[in-house]
Amino acid sequence: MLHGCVPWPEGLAAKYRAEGYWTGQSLDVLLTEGAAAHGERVALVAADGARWTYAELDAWASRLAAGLVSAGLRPGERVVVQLPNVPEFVALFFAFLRAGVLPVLALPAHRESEIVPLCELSDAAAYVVADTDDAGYDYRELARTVQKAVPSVRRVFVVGEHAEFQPLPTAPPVPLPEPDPADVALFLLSGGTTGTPKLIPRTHQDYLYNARASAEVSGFSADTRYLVALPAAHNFALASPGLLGAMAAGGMVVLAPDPSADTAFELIERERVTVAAVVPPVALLWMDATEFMDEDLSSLQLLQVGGAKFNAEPASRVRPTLGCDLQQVFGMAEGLLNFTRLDDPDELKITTQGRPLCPADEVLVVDEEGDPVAPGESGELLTRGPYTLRGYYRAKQHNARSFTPDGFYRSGDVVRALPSGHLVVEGRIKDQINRGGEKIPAEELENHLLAHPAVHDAAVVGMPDEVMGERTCAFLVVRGEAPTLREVTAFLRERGVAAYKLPDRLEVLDSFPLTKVGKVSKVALAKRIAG
Ligand code: OOB
Repeated sequence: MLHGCVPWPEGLAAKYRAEGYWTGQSLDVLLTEGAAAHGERVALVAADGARWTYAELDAWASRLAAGLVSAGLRPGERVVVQLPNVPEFVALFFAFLRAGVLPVLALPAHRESEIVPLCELSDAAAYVVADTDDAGYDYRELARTVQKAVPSVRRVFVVGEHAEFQPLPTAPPVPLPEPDPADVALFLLSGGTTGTPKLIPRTHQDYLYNARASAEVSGFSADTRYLVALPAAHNFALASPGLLGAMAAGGMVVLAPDPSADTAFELIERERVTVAAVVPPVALLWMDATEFMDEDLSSLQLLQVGGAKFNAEPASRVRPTLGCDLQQVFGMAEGLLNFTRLDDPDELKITTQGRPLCPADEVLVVDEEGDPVAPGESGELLTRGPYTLRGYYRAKQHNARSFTPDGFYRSGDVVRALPSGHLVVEGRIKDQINRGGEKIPAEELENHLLAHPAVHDAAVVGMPDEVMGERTCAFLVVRGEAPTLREVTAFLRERGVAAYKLPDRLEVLDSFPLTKVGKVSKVALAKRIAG
């Protein structure tokens, strides 16, 4: 396995192979098998209606793969990819798999303060961006900053107007070596809890299982038309089951540039979309929008909701408003996925976040001492299994804290297990804010705040919000005059912090409440702001 990654121990690896979860294939079979079996079927539809069959997508990926090789990228090198939901994302994803080059999937919302450390951590050889986004943000400007800051970035490829950089490279297809299925295929970003980004290595065989098995529990088939409404770089939209799951089933992938009801409903109607995956605030928006929009949503059979807790009240309104089934998905880029099953009783679909995908997923619910709680009690979810990482990339010290000695990942999520195995997410012990599915590592934001000259101390906590689930509150202890929220957000933007991480509210205190051991009590702060 790539240096800096932690392999599964051989005993478990042998079990996962023997039980058929790991098939020894490369992730790329999703496209090569599709092209061989039903090459003429439509695989991919862009927002503007442009379409590619499996055979066409396959050919495009081969030309791009050859282009990456001729551009001097070598197997095992990392490339930070930051693209919106454009067809190039999909073709390039498979091209990377073929060339053995490892994409590091950043989100379009990321800015300098996220991308520079990512490129550094991954020693990125290249960076791929789109020219601008719909709001006019220019990623080429960001690329200039990144290339100056990170010498390992030899090349920048731009989808669209490439300015002084290069367009996506293509070349006549060349034979390429098969990758080792046990090795890393791509890196996902962790939602994170610390001040620095964490990269999640996903291997060919673990991610292939992830996509195929997710597609199966979600009832995907060749008739599936999947709407990519969330960023394609996110595990939910990519492979849980996401666009890779739709391809595994021989279905069709429809790319939405954004998840707004305006955009999504039009695409659902035009392409007769059957499945979409969204975060809870988007589900709420869509349900509200049915009252004043009149697109035909009758093709929609299933709405998958995950990324943050979807409460029972809105969950119960999905079928009456959108006319489709609800599937709750509680997943993590680190691995473990839980799904409510399509044949579960409504009660479970509405009140739980599903049960583990794989029979070999091991799930423990433990107390503060790490001992299993009594059945039905809540505690921290620990997990290991055939598609859950064994360690973050190049993060030895962090790994020692994030995993138990026997390799269970400490999720930081507080759950309660029902006798059926379904989990109810009750909260979180990790130092992270989940703002409508977007994850904000508290420490990272606190570090940025501490850089402000008027800030003496900073503590960031989530505050309850009807739509987003949580919003972000920054508590500050200041020197001299307190800055306003507007000044603070301007300061953070200037530092290149992604917009979704900006605090929604500022509270200035004389001092922070402390725990018995003298640490800042986030529990007390959270209670205070909730009040
Ligand atoms: C998904 O992945 P990430 O990596 O952005 O975030 C994982 C974390 C979980 O540890 C949990 O704290 C939270 O997001 N979460 C949920 C949830 N789904 C995720 N909390 C409550 N209820 C849910 N249904 O968010 C993700 C990855 C794949 C599929 C779906 C979601």
